[in-house]
Amino acid sequence: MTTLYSSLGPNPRLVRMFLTEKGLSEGTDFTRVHFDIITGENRQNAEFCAKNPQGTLPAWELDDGTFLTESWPICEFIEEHHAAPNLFGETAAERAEVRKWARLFDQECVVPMTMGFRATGGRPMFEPRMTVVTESAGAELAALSDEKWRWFDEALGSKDHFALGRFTFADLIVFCFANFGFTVGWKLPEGTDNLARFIALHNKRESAAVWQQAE
Ligand SMILES: N[C@@H](CCC(=O)N[C@@H](CS)C(=O)NCC(=O)O)C(=O)O
Repeated sequence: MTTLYSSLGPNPRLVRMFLTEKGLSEGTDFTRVHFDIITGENRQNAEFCAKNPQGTLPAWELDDGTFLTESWPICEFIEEHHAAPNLFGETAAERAEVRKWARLFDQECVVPMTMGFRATGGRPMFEPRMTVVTESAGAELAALSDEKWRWFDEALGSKDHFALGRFTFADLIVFCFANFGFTVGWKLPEGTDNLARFIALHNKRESAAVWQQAE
């Protein structure tokens, strides 16, 4: 059976939410293998690291040995095999719209937010396993990310979705990284009431339950 290699954290939970949105279930459609990333189990497992030299989660392994990493491409791969409900757009123009919002968010918020976290609150966990910037650079990155969250708040305005007027991957990625922030003590920046409403709304989705589960 197809295997999802998973752990704590926004990227595996993004894929798990995506699978739930697609109606795919653990045990029936795929098996889940959990790694404890706090202790670094993922980077100590030689078999896993041989297939995935970065050692990160999630990964998606098919019966034929195909081994995929990176949450976004994994989601696109799943969409290509399970078309409904559509989460990336039905047409080329729709897909460009969804990818535009997801890429903007990934670059403008996710990169500085995660680099900032690794250099500040996450430093004890990440410093032994990768190069992290200084504490002060980390604080600057966190501030930069917050500035961009405010930009996204304005862009969302009174809408419930970032793209296509319906729930898509673009909403999923924003939702997951906000929830990741909450799990590590981050708060939505001042003046982001649109995002607070957006998160409360999508928190009612069945797929959002992954954020309430202990791992
Ligand atoms: N760009 C990757 C990021 C993967 C990533 O950093 N995963 C985290 C969990 S959210 C991880 O494996 N952390 C533990 C580690 O780096 O050892 C993706 O989209 O999947």
